[in-house]
Amino acid sequence: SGSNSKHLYWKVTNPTLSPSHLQENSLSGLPPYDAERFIFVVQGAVTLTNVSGISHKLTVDSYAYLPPNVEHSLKCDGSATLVVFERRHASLENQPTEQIVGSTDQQPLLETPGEVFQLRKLIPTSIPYDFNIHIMDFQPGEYLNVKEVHYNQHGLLLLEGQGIYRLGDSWYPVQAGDAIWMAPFVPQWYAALGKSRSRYLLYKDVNRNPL
Ligand code: UGY
Ligand code: MN
Repeated sequence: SGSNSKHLYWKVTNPTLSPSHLQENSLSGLPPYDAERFIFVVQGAVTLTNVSGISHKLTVDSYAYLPPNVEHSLKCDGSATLVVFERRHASLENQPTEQIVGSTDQQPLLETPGEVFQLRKLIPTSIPYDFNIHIMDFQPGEYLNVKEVHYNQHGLLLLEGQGIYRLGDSWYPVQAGDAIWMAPFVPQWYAALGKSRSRYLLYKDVNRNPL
């Protein structure tokens, strides 16, 4: 077998649903035209450099939002694992979005009326932004009080802990590393189990008419 073929059991260490790993000295390409990009560092570190030559080193728990058609590079010195969301930006006239760099622990806790989980949002909630990323924390035994049904879609990555996700009439045991896609109007509910905190990262389309 040639050097390009994958070794036996390769899939076990490179499962379909796991984020891919940036190898040493990797350099990212750019997203497609008009696509905005959000990255979140799960492991390792990357350096984000934009056209003005300004660099940010992003370590675990840091993130960046890049508006569409903004040239930038993401360079990896050691290895890194990133969560990447890209979508065609639904832009509004004269309301551009801006580059954002931050880290979860710098974001304030937000009110969650009727709920017990802790909530942080990583992107501004203002109208120019057409999606947000929520970080939600549950202590063991805590759960969503509302069984939600809404037009918004979700992409979810469980960062810590374990629990049960209910989607419609199906119940899924989930643990850190598991990913979920929730279509519009799928009834959804989570309960945290185990002995440690559950934390998940949640993509949610907002601020645009879904029709
Ligand atoms: O904001 C949300 O829609 C969030 N609470 N949904 C979820 O956790 N499944
Ligand atoms: Mn929801």
